[in-house]
Amino acid sequence: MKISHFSPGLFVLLLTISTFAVSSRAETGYDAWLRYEKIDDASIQRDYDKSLPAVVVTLGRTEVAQSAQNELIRGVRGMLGRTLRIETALPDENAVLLGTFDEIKKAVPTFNAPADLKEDGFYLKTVSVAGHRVLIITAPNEHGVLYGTFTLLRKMSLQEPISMLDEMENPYAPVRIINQWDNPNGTIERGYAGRSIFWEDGHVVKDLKRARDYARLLASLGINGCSINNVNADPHAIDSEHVAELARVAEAFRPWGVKLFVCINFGSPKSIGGLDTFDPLDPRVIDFWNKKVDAIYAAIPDFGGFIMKADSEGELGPSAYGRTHADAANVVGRPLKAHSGIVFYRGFVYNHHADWRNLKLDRARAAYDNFHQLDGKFDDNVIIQIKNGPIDFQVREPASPLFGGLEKTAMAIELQITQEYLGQQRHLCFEVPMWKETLDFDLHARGANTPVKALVAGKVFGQPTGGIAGVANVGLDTNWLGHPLAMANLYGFGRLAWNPDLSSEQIAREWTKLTFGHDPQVVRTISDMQLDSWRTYENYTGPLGVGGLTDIIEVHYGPGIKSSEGNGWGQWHRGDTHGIGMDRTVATGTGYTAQYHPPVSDRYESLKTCPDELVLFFHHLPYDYVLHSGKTLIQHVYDSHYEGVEQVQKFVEQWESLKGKVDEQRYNETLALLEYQVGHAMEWRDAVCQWFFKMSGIPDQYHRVNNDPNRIEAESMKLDGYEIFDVKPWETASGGKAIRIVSADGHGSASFNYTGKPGWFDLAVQYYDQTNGVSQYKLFVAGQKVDQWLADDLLPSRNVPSLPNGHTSTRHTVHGIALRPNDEIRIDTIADGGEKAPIDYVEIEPASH
Ligand code: GCV
Repeated sequence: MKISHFSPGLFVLLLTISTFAVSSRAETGYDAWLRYEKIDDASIQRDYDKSLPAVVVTLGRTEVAQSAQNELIRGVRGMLGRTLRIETALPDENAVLLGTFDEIKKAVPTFNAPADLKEDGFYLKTVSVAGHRVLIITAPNEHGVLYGTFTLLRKMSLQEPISMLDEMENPYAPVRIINQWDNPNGTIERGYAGRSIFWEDGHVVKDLKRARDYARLLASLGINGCSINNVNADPHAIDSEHVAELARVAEAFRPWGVKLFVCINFGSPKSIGGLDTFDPLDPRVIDFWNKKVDAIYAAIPDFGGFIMKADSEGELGPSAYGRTHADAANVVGRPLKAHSGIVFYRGFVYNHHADWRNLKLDRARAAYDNFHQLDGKFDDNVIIQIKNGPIDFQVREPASPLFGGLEKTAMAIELQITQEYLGQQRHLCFEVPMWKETLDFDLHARGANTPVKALVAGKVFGQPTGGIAGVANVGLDTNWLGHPLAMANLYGFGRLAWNPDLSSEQIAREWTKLTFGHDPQVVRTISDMQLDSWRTYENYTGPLGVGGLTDIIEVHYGPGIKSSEGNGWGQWHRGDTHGIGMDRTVATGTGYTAQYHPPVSDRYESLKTCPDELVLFFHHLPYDYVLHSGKTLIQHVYDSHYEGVEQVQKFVEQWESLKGKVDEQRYNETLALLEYQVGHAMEWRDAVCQWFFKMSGIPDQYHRVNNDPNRIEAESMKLDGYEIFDVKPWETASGGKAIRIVSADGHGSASFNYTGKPGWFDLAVQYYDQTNGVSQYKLFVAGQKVDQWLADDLLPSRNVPSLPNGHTSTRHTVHGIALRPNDEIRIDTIADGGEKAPIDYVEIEPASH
C-alpha cells in the first residue's frame, strides 16, 4: 500500500510498537528484577543523559563500596549503553559520589547529612559543588550506600525522574533475613526449583557463583542476612570441617552486605561434641556452645548468628531436660552476643502427637502457650521467629496472637516465599496481598494502632531489634524459583521487609516493569493476574479459613481432605456429615480466641462479627449455616470452587493476550504452567466439591457438582489391558475410580463411542502423571490419530510419591477436533516403570478457539 500522506495515527502506532518492542533475546529469568534493560524511550534516555553524570567517585575502599560502584556501572551500561568513568576524587565536572556520611563530609565539607537516618538507611541528594552537579549517594554505613545505589538504579529501571534528587529512606526494621531450608546432601526441604545452590554431597559446593548472585539479588532489596541450611538441622553443619566451608559462603555473601546465618541442632553438644548431654544448664554444654561460637567467629568474623528449631516436629529441645525455651535460646545466644551475633528461636513449637479425639486440644494455641509465659526471660539478642499464622502457612489464617503476646521479647515474623501450601510454584500465587493482611492487622496489643508490622519491628513495646524473615528456598533452576512469575514473591518479600507500608499494587507493578518491561498492557495484565492469584488459589482450594484441605501428611500439594483428621498433626478441620470447622471459641471450644486482645478476641468469638473468610477457622458450623454474604456455607464452597477455576481459565486468556509482547521463552514457559494450573484447579474443585456433597448430602443449587454431562468416566469405557481401581483418597478421582494397565506387555486401550451432535470440540484427558515412569498416550478419533504425548512431568516439582492421586492428576487437552455421532474415541497407552498409564476420564467440551 502506498502511503501518500503523513498519518498521525500510524505514527503513534509505529512509535508505540518501537517503544514497546519485545527484545528478541530469549530470557531465562536468571537476572530477575535486575535486568537493566536498555531504555528505548528516547525522551527518557535524553533526560537521563542530561541528569546522570559521566563520572563515578567511590570514597569507600571496602568490598561493599566496590559492589555499589560496580553495580552502578553495570546498571547504567545496561540501561543507557554508557560506561561510567571511575575517578578517585571529585573531578572538575558533574559526578556521582558514593560514600558514607563521614567520607562525604570530608570530600564535600558543606554537605549536611540528615539527622534522622538510621542504620542501613540512605540519602540520595543532588548538590552543587564548585558549579558542578553532584549526585550524592550516602548513608551512615556502607550497606546503606549499597542500598541507595540499588534504589537509584531501580528508579531508572522504573523510568522515574532522577534530575534533582532529595530523598531519604530508612528500613522499617533492622532484621531483614532470608532462610533457606537446604540440606547438606543438596536437596531442599519444601524447595520446588531444583537442588541447592549451596550444598552437594554433604559439602558446600565448590562453585559459589550462584550464591554470590543470590546475595546480589537479596542486597538489591535491602536484605542483610541469609541462613543456608534447613531448620531441621544436620548437626554436622557446624562441625569443624564445615565451619571452614561455611567461611567460603560468608566470603561470597560479604561484598553484598549479606551476613551468613546457620541453623543449629540443639542436640549438637551430644551428637558432634562428644558429650553425654545437651542440657542447656550443664556447664559442659555451656562450654561447648562458647567454644563453638568462638571457633565460628574465628573463621567468619562477621557471622550473623544461629536459627534454632527445638522441641518441634521431632527436633531435639530443652524439654528433654525439663528446661525452658529461654534456657535453650540463651545458652547459644550468650556467646553470640559477645560477637554481636543473634539467635532466631522459632516459635513454631507444637505437639505433633496430639490426641485428635480431644476437642479441647488445639495446635493453634501452641506458640502462644509455649512462649507467652516466658516473656522477659530471653536475652536481648534472642529473637523469637513467629510464623504469620498460628498453624503453618495455610492459604488463610488469622495473624498469630503471639505477636501481641510478647512485650519484653524481640520478634520477627516468618513468611514463606516458597509456596509449600500454595501450589508449589506450579500454580500462580502472589503472596504479597496475603502478607499485607497480616502485617497490617491491628492486634490491639496496646490499644488501637498496633499492627503486626509495628509489633515485630519492636516499635510498640520498644524492642531494640526485630523484623522479618522469609523462607525462600530458591534452587538451581535457572530462574531461581521455577515459575517465571514466582519471583514476584521474593521481590515482594524484600520490598515489604524494607517498607511494609508499600501497597500490593505498587509492588506488583514495580516487579512487572522490572521483569517484563514497560508496555502498559503487559504491566496491567501481569499485575492484575498476580493481584488476583492468591484469592483465586484460595477459592479452588480451602474456603472460609478451614485450612488448605490439602494432603497434609506428605507433600502438601494436591487435595487430600481427610488427611488432616485422625492423626496427631493438629491441622484438624473436624469435617463430618454434620458440619465443619474448628470451634476455637472460649464459650464452647478450645479457648484460642482468648489469646487475642479485645476487641479482636470478641470479634472472632462471636459469629455475628467473625468475618466469613475466617469463620471455619474459629467456629464449627453446619453446612446450611448462612454466612454474612447471604449464602449458605455449602453453596459458598461450591460457588467459590467453580469461580476459582474460571479465574484460572481467565489467567490463560490474559496471558495469551501478551503473545508477542513478552519474550518467547518466558511466554511459553508461563503459558504451559497456567494451562497445567487450569487442569489441576479442576482436580481441586472436583475433589473438594465431591467431598462436601457426600458429607453434607446437600446438592449444588446450580447442579454442577457430580453432574458432568460432558464427562466420560474411564471406568465406563471399553477396556483392553486395563483394570478399574479405587483411587485413594477417593475424592481425587472423578467418581472415586480410575483405570490402570494390567496387561503383561504393558499396553492398554480404552475407548468409547461419541453420542452427541456433530461439531468442533476440545477433548480433555484427565490422567495421572507420576514420577516413577513415562507412560505414552495416543488419542484416536474415528481411527485417526489426533495427538500423542508422554506423561513425563514431575509432579509436583519433582518430589511427589508416585501414586495416582490429587498430586499427580493432570490434564491434556486437544483443541479443535471434529466429532460425528458414533465416532470411536480411543486412547492407546504404554505403561512405563511404576506408572501404569492411569486415566480418570475424558471430557468433551465445545471448542474454545
Ligand atoms: C522445615 C512445616 C513444613 C516442614 C517444615 C516446618 C517448619 O511443617 O512442612 O517441612 O520443616 O513447617 O517450619 O519447621
